[in-house]
Amino acid sequence: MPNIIIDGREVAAEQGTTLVEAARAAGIFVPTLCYLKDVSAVGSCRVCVVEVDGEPDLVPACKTPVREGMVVRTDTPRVDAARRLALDLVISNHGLNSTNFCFSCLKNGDCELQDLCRALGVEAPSFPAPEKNAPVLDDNPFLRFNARLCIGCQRCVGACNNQARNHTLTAAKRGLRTAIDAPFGPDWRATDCESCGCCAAACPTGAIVEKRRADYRSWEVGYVRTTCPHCATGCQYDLVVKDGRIVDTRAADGPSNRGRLCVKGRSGSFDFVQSSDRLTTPLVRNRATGELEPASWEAALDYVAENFKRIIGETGPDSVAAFACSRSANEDIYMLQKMARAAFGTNNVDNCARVCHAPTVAGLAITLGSGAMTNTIADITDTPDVIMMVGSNIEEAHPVIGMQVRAAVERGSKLIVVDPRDIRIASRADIHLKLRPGTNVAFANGFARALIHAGLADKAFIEERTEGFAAFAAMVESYTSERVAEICHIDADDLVAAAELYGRADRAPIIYCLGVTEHSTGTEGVMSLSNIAMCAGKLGRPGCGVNPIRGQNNVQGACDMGATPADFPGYQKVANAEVRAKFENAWGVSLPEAPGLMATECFGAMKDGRIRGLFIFGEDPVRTDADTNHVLSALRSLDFLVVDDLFLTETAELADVVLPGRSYAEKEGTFTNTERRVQRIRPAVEIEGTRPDTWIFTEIMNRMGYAQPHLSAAEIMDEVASLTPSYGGISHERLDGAEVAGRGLQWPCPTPDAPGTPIMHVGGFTRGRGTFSDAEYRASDELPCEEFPLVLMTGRVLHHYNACAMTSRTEGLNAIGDSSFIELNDADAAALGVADGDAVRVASRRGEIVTTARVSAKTSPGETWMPFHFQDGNANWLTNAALDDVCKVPEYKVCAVAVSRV
Ligand SMILES: Nc1nc2c(c(=O)[nH]1)N[C@H]1C(S)=C(S)[C@@H](COP(=O)(O)OP(=O)(O)OC[C@H]3O[C@@H](n4cnc5c(=O)[nH]c(N)nc54)[C@H](O)[C@@H]3O)O[C@H]1N2
Ligand SMILES: Nc1nc2c(c(=O)[nH]1)N[C@H]1C(S)=C(S)[C@@H](COP(=O)(O)OP(=O)(O)OC[C@H]3O[C@@H](n4cnc5c(=O)[nH]c(N)nc54)[C@H](O)[C@@H]3O)O[C@H]1N2
Ligand code: SF4
Ligand code: SF4
Ligand code: SF4
Ligand SMILES: [Mo]
Repeated sequence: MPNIIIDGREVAAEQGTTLVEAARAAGIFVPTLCYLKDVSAVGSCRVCVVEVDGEPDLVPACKTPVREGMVVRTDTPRVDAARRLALDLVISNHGLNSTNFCFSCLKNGDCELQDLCRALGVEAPSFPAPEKNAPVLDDNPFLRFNARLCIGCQRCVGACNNQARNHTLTAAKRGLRTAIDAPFGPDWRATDCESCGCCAAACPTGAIVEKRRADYRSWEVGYVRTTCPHCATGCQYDLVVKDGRIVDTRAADGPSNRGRLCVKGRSGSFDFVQSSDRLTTPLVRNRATGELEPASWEAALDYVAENFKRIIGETGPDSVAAFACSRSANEDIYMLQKMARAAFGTNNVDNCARVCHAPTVAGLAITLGSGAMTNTIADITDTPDVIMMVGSNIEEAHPVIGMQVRAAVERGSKLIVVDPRDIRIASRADIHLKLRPGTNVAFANGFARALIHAGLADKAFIEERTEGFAAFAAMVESYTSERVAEICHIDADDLVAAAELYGRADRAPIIYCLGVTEHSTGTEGVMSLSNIAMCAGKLGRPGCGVNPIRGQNNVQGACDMGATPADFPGYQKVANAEVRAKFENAWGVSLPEAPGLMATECFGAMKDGRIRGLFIFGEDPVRTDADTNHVLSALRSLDFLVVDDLFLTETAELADVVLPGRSYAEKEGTFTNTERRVQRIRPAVEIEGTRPDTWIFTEIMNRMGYAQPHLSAAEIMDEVASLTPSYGGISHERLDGAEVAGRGLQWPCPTPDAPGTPIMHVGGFTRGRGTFSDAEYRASDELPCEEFPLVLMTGRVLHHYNACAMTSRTEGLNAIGDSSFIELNDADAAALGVADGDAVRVASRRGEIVTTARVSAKTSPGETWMPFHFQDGNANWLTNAALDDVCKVPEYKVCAVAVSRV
């Protein structure tokens, strides 16, 4: 800590910091304009100049590092005059005239230039304004750039380069001036811009703004800190609220996003809340007309309880089931599974992890003892030596983690990408293994063999902390690089090189996602990755681990809260008598012992009459489950279907009763993100006619004869904590308090004074010794044949989310793209006579759809890919409901199709 003197005060400054940071840390005002901490420091505006003893000229505080013994003055007349002159030059160049007028600027009142002029007493420009006549670029649906207002500070460039790490917004010298090239003009679609808005958030003036700003002025709004409702990155932001409506978002410095947001969080996270399509009254199907008709809450809830009681009376509690909403809060999900278990009397309760990361929960529980991400987002992206990403399209599915992965690579981390497609990040990879879909286990076994043969197995770690290595090593012996190259369609040398790169690195996290799990061999795929990490001794320490990136905002929480057929909250087994007794005691009711049916098994059970009543809380299986015809016929076989959702989804259209629930922006609660971090959501608005989901479940429980008092979300979390060791120390009070300070708490957090656990399995695995799996490679359930010669994979694009119930309510996201397509390899397209943009028919054994061809080399010959978001040509008419043996995830990532020109 160098000691320096600022304005006569002794200040202990941190080594490596700049004068501006040292002054600010000491509470001394130094104005800045072009400087933005961690984002940009070009040192061009000179409003931060200070005097330093021994330096003849004033120095910019933002660019000057502290040195022991420095004597600094921030408030001399010379400093003041220089700052005022600098600011005068800036505003003279700000393009103010009769058409660019502060009053009409969207940033009026929230402009750093205005604030600084006031602080320094600069009232009007005194230099002649240079002529500026560049057109306003406003073709991007969310962002616009007015070059006339641009002061050349380059904070936007810093934001695009250092936060978004996208490098699409650049600065160039035009004569004496810095000109900004913003990608928001007529060709915006052709640019790589992700519309994340980080640049607009960084711009101190109205030059780059979010168009949303037209709806409010900063003095008219309030802010509500919350968690993004889309992916499990768990980004923190404020909802900006004006007159009972959300008008915008503002990024916060959350632990996982660190000031960033992606386009969905920034611009697609609130239109749906106040969309005119929201359900605002219960609907009950009129048995005579067959129509859904508005009903009172009393009538609808009575009808729900009556029918569930009737069905349970006729065929028993296990003839009903409930699906929980992983988009909703922990507190809601806890109450839903309590309703299923305590009021319905069944363990038939599940959540969308079943069609997603269930293999992670099962696979990692088998090998490590806990089915969750081992490390934290910051830990695996700050200083890794090598990142290995398997089946994770992180830039589109978890964009804010993607930005941090890009940052790691730019800082020098090596990158291995294992993905059948040329996803964008693959172009930055040192090694891209473009493997054939469905061959992860062969790849991983070959990778492990290569590690062992290169002498890179960590013998001490294996000896001390694991079991089953000998059998595993014997099993992988047949996975020679040549054999694996043939199975996976990759280069044998690349496989060995990847294993050596990973094995030699000290800090090397494995990041994986659905490209691994959504297979009939998903659980084996997950275990085979955990084999690699154990073999290399890369678990239980910083910068390593096996890191499944969970999908839905609160799917980690949905599993934690026990919305799964074999587990109570906290993965406590329903089959364990002691555990059951604890819950029976707490809930005052006897509980079923046998694990329930998994959601994907329920569809078959509906068809054969074993499941007759279903309560769906916030899921749209008609759009999202595999093999739509199968799902439709199952749901139509039901005696009674209830859907609690925000919208009349395709699934809700089939229901007997539809209940209007509340979104994340209308309720208290918590989400648990992918790194096990429990963070708060808070109500910002009220939508008339809706009810909190916990209220709905409580009403139904009482009507079914289980006495459940109405509890607040905070009280529900207290109940969770009292019954769930890993959440034992988590409460709303603590999350809202100064100690946690908005950083959330990562489970395991067993006691109210426990700090939470950023890195798991330090010193020992949850299950004691880690165990190697000896799963062999098995082919996918459905392989290409003469009739269906192409492999179809399915997945996601950046700007829409799952069934689009929420994202499709934001016009700007639809403008980026709102219809389905199929990625075809050039060679296949040529053979089929299909050109880019042509309409094509895609058929599988289960159905057919019409969509648009996108022809490129992104997929390999013989392989195709489709998003599943869109109603037109939804991929799930085609997908295969073949299930993984262990956890029954459907094989969304591989089925056989035929493509033809329409
Ligand atoms: N924009 C956006 N973000 C989302 C979502 C969304 O709908 N939209 N959904 C959220 C949810 S619920 C989830 S679960 C996550 C999912 O996030 P991801 O799993 O990252 O997304 P996907 O597009 O399903 O698939 C990931 C990758 O798997 C690759 N892949 C396909 N088959 C194989 C294979 O056999 N082996 C390997 N190694 N790779 C394969 C695909 O080419 C693709 O690049 O995203 C979450 N985030
Ligand atoms: N072909 C193919 N299909 C897939 C996948 C794939 O990769 N390929 N991925 C699968 C995966 S990983 C997943 S996770 C599933 C997702 O499948 P779903 O869970 O069915 O998809 P979502 O669109 O997220 O649906 C969430 C629903 O919850 C409602 N909702 C949101 N918040 C709340 C709330 O607070 N309260 C209430 N009551 N309702 C709420 C929304 O309106 C929406 O209708 O899709 C799966 N389907
Ligand atoms: S919106 Fe994001 S990607 Fe596009 S220019 Fe701005 S910072 Fe860069
Ligand atoms: S657009 Fe804004 S942030 Fe970018 S250089 Fe101009 S004034 Fe600075
Ligand atoms: S990365 Fe995920 S959590 Fe973060 S803003 Fe985007 S959608 Fe929301
Ligand atoms: Mo998911």
